[in-house]
Amino acid sequence: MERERSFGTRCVHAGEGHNPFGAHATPIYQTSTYVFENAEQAEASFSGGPGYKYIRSPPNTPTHAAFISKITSLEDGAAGLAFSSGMAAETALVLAMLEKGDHLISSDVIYGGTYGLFSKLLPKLGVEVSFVDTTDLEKLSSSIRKNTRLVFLETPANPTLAISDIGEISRMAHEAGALLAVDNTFATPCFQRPLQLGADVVVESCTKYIGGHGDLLGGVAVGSEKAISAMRRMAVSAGGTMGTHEAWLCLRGCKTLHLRMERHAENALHLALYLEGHPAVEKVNYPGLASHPQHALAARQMSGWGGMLSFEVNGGVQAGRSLMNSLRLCSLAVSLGSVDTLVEHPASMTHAVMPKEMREQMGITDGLVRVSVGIEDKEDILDDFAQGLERIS
Ligand code: LCS
Repeated sequence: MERERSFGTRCVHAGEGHNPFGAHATPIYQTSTYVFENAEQAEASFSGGPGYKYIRSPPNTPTHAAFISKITSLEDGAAGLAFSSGMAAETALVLAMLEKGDHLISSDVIYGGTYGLFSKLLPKLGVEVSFVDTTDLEKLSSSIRKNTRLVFLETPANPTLAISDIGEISRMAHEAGALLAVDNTFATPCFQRPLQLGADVVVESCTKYIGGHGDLLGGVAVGSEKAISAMRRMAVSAGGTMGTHEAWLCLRGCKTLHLRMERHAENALHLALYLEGHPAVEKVNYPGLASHPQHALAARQMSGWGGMLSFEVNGGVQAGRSLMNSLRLCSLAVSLGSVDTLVEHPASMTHAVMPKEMREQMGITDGLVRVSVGIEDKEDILDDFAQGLERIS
């Protein structure tokens, strides 16, 4: 049997080739509809047959098909769908998998937009939602109800980098007759393959590391043929299809994903160790530090620590603000996973939608600063934090 190609080779090659006119790069098929040869062919296509029909209907365009094929290979899935944003992928997931009377369990530490979707939209549709500390398997077990249909994990979690046990939780979810979905935005398939660990669906914001350059909005869902089939109809109806140019940019982004992720992780570990040893820093959250509460679990289920960290400086919110205002190389901005280093304040920016009491309980304190560590030379990133911390010490 032929050996499956390694991850880096799949980043470069999977899903590509067989282009018209011998084109080396996959072309951007800038078309919204397709011309049929005759009425019979059109009918066959619209009654579930193969072929391209209309840009909103998967497989959308050959550019989308190449990207979906590549990301499906990288996530070790069987099928995938491309969306206009990570939120569009999550919206299609919950609308497809849940109905009135069902119960969703979600990690309590999640991106603020996801919290907004689950806490505001789903109850309107008659879906019960519980936000649970999914790092605690006993708490999770006692939260499962008869009507639990979906467990949603974000691991590593935004912004505290909490890690949940995907393998163990997939067993618990399946035993209860529920599906497991994992948001793999922070780790990317380079460092974590939730489907291999037992998850049914992976969702991911491509706006982050997949695109990789802070210049696009996109999302994907990858899973078994059965799980993705269940979402396909909803993806068409909800209409949040990825744009063709974005699909092409994501296809290109994937080609260097393995290289970028290694450098993001190398720089992040370097910065985390520096911050942990700095007298002006109270606490650092990074899965690669021995002090991280789920360090051993992260070492088991991830093949790299990733490029995200968060930390608290002595002096709380005021000191954190002064630090962010004094950085010169690193930019103050939301989003993450870009080649450049971005710093933000979760309590007033990405997670402002969460009630303060809930935030505090989960460790998203007013003094917490989140860093998406870029791929610059690490000495320059360190120098910038050193001069910033000096000003507030
Ligand atoms: N999942 C995670 C873990 C995220 O961090 C985000 C966005 C999303 C899903 C949604 O993806 P989008 O629709 O934006 O493509 N996170 C952001 C953040 O931390 N800052 O700005 C956006």
